[in-house]
Amino acid sequence: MQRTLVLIKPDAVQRGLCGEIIARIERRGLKLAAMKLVQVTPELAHRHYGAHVDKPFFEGLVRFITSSPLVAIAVEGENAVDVVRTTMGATNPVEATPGTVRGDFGLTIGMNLIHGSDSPESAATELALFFDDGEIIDYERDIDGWIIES
Ligand code: DAT
Ligand code: MG
Repeated sequence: MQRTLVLIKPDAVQRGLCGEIIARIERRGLKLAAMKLVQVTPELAHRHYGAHVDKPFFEGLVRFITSSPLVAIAVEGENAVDVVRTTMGATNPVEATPGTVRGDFGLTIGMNLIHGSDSPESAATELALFFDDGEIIDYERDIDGWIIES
């Protein structure tokens, strides 16, 4: 079982797409383990996107991610990291397959609606930036016997 960090980015919150995006995650069979609205500070943005600090788009990325609240979600499930990534679609919405979040709602790379951790290791680091241990809740869902083969 894996956990991954999903961010419903400021553009998606402003456009009223939170419910649509959360519904897609839930329908895939993934479980919500924590969720909150966050106004990201420049400091948190720098920590979260530290790997991109030398990229030409870094400044714009920080400005965007701090421009308005986002929804942070701890998502849990079998292969949660990869399943969230395929549900998101390619980074650039121009290349994202229709049926993915970015392929259905995105148009430009700078406003691509959703973040998902790219590995179990980065998921652990990123989850710790957005959630305290006590905020991620371990609970059972009766439906899981019909989603996950035992
Ligand atoms: P992803 O969000 O698919 O994991 P990433 O980690 O490579 O993609 O980049 C983080 C974010 O930075 C991405 O969601 C949007 C922005 N970004 C990436 N490449 C960009 C580019 N060439 N121009 C502008 N923004 C870019
Ligand atoms: Mg990434």
